[in-house]
Amino acid sequence: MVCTFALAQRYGIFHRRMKISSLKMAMLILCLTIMGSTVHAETQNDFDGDGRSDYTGVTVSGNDLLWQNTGSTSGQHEIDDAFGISTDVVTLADWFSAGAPTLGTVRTNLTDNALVWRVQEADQRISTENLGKPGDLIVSGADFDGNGIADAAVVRQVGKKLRWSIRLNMFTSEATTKQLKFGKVGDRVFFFSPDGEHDDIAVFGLTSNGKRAQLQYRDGLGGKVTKIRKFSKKLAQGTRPRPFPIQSEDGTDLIGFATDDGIDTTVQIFTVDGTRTNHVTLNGTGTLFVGDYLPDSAGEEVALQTASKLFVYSVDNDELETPTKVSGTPVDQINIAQTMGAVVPTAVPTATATPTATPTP
Ligand SMILES: [Ca+2]
Ligand SMILES: [Ca+2]
Ligand SMILES: [Ca+2]
Repeated sequence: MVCTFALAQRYGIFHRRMKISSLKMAMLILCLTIMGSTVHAETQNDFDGDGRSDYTGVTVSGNDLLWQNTGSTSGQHEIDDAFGISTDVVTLADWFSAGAPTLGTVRTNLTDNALVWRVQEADQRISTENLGKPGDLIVSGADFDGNGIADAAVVRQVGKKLRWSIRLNMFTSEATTKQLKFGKVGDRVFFFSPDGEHDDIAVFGLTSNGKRAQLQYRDGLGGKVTKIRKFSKKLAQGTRPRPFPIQSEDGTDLIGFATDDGIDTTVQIFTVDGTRTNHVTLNGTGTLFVGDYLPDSAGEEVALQTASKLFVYSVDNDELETPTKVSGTPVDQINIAQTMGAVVPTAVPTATATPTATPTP
């Protein structure tokens, strides 16, 4: 796993969304909330609330993390904040309410053997909660109960299994803790929403006999486990790119994989049943992230910022745009990152990334 911003740019790093809402979606949520239902709202990283993702970049300045956000309507910097330190893991998400992204980080506190999740409230006050221990895999940006508010999770190897500790709606008065075992050593951890209503915990790896690739996801944390064995075995071997979710037009997620050969980055998109719908090769390597940046193409796009360019690939139209680069390292609302000094938002390990002796879940 990659541990600095420089490496993040050098290698493929991705991140995606959470659940924010367009004005329409906000209205819908309001209506449905009143009716007592919950909605898995979408449009990640939408600070200005126009229903399109904003470009957000983070840079390291001395020991500080500097955040810059370019509003999708104004095209101007609307956030210019220092929050967090260079060894924090970035966790941008809707921590307090649906459709309102909040700057956040996770800090490793070795003295107390704790991971401290820190978020910046609207009045600039900082709230903190502890979840996990140094060395755990941070899983940020999911919404497992589908209420539009971010849920936090950490994953740890226990024997040959993976143990998930989940804190639903961590920074609200409804915070709830759940623990469960799901997945095995060698699996890649992620989450996605197969039904568009809430995120499911998911693991991707080889079957126990090592013969096939296997996607497993568990509905509603404690619910039914679905196993899909139609993905290419290659994706589950070697450096094992971490799967990432991309929201499609109907609100359900597709599953992406990004790999690079040191020169080009290849993104492959699959349906949940393992059918490949898209693939694109982009010139260069860099930071991969996901959001709904292009209004003309339904659902989310996959973006790659290289040293020279920003590519935004429309899954829906199979088209490529190259808007102005994001200043700093682009971040989105999904972040799965190893702690212990890991700085970056997420990581899609790539063909050129050094495989670690101990596989990262
Ligand atoms: Ca926006
Ligand atoms: Ca939630
Ligand atoms: Ca779009």
